[in-house]
Amino acid sequence: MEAEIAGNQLGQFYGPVDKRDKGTPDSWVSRHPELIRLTGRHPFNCEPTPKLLEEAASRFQGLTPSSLHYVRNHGPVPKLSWDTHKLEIGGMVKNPIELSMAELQKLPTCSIPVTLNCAGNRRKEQNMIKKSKGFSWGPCAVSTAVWSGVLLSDLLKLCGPLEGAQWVNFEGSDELPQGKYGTSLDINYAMSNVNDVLIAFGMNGELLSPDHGFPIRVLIPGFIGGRMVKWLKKIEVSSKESDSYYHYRDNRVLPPPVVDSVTAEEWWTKPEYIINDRNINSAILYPRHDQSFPIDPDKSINFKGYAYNGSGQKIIRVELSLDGGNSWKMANFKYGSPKGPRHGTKYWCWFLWTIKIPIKEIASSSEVCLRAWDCCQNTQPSQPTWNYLGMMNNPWYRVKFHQRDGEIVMEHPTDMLTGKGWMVRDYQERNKPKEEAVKSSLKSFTAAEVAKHNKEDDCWVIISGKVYDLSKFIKVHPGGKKAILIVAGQDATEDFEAIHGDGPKASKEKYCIGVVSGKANL
Ligand SMILES: Nc1nc2c(c(=O)[nH]1)N[C@H]1C(S)=C(S)[C@@H](COP(=O)(O)O)O[C@H]1N2
Ligand SMILES: [Mo]
Repeated sequence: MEAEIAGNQLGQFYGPVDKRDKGTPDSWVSRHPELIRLTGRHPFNCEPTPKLLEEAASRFQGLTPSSLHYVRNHGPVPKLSWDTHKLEIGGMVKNPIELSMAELQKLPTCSIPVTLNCAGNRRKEQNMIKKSKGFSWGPCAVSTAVWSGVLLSDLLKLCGPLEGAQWVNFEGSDELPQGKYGTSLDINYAMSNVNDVLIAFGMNGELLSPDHGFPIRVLIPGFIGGRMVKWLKKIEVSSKESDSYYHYRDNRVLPPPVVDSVTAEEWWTKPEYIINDRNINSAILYPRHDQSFPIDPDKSINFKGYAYNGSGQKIIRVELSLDGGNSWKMANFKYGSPKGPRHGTKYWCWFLWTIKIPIKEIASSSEVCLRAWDCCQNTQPSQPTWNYLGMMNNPWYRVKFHQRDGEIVMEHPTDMLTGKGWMVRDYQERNKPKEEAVKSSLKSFTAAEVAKHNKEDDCWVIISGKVYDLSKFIKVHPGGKKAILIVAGQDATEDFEAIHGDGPKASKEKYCIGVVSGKANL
């Protein structure tokens, strides 16, 4: 790792294609081997480890190397070419235009450090309360890079939006199960010269990497990542919002009465529940999960982490409590970019904080809680509110302390490297009896036996420790045969969980033929 960052500095990863990507539509994309893969082999969704994220931020003045930046792909990475890709801008404009990448690059450009995060950052904590529709992210679906490109306001001025235009609709080039990835931005927001909305072609001083949207993507500082369309193909100025499935059925915080796909149905199009600006959030990156420290009364531990906010709003306080919120210690923190805020007021980057806590205080406590405050005196809630898509999870970040053999051991709520954590433990304890009762009544197979059934007409997979015979189902799978063939004979738990709602989750049970012996994969 050290050698790779030193040689490659802030750039993307140019090494060999990872074994795990062979046989998938992304078998041509180079990816850093230490990224944590969250949805099996395909599509590619990953976050850096807390160690890589934190060490890179202190080494590179708040930035994350492109090779370690989290990635959220809904499907295959489209293979696009700089020389032939064109950006179309049309709809309600006086002069529709089509720009080659060379023409785009000739317009005035700017470079802005911006923190991106997925609205699903920290979703695993929600999933450990109750499974949401989304796959599990740990606390590192957040990264900071310098993005270069042309201001969208400049491009729109070239085209001249017509009277009555309300939305700027973006569309990507990726071919997804539910059509193209598209979403919308309010035109007044897009035209403002302090919002810094970019059509970006550069990341950390290079052209974009395939995973981050090569050759161009949308960048909306202070917004959730889901609004920043990658592999951008089309910009349409319109009086109507994008009709993309992904605009309506993703990146929303639905209220607590929505508990499944049936109750969600009437809520997707209600405008109140869309999310654009991200919310205030923070997490502890050091000490890490499972790290242990001798109980030495003269020493202290230097806690570190991030805090971020939406809309460019400043973070004004980061604080930690060792007594469940009765009293708070203030952390030192600084803005994640040495350049300071844009336009004097727009804090598009995260804040990085540190605080030394004496080990003797930790030894007499069972848990540390973290929260940040912003300039409107808004802060993070002490408890999570579960929502159906598991979005915008931002309660106090809690690390538990355990004493073992004269040492203090740290336990994070969820740890994506080991699959452990105190929320995982709680979840497994609650669900164990139910799962075990079902499994003990089923026939048992070894993983080697399952592996033999790896063809289209003889296709078994393992999901959460159970074996499913999909030989008939594969022909009618709504997501196509290929998606199943990639995992035939293998453990498909992550691949399945990542992209299926509760409908498929329940209906798959009619294909269950047994359990895998030995391993309980919750
Ligand atoms: N075309 C397209 N754009 C997309 C996506 C996608 O799957 N396709 N994912 C979105 C989501 S949900 C996020 S969080 C960000 C992630 O950007 P990154 O992969 O560069 O970190 O891209 C957004 N833009
Ligand atoms: Mo996202």
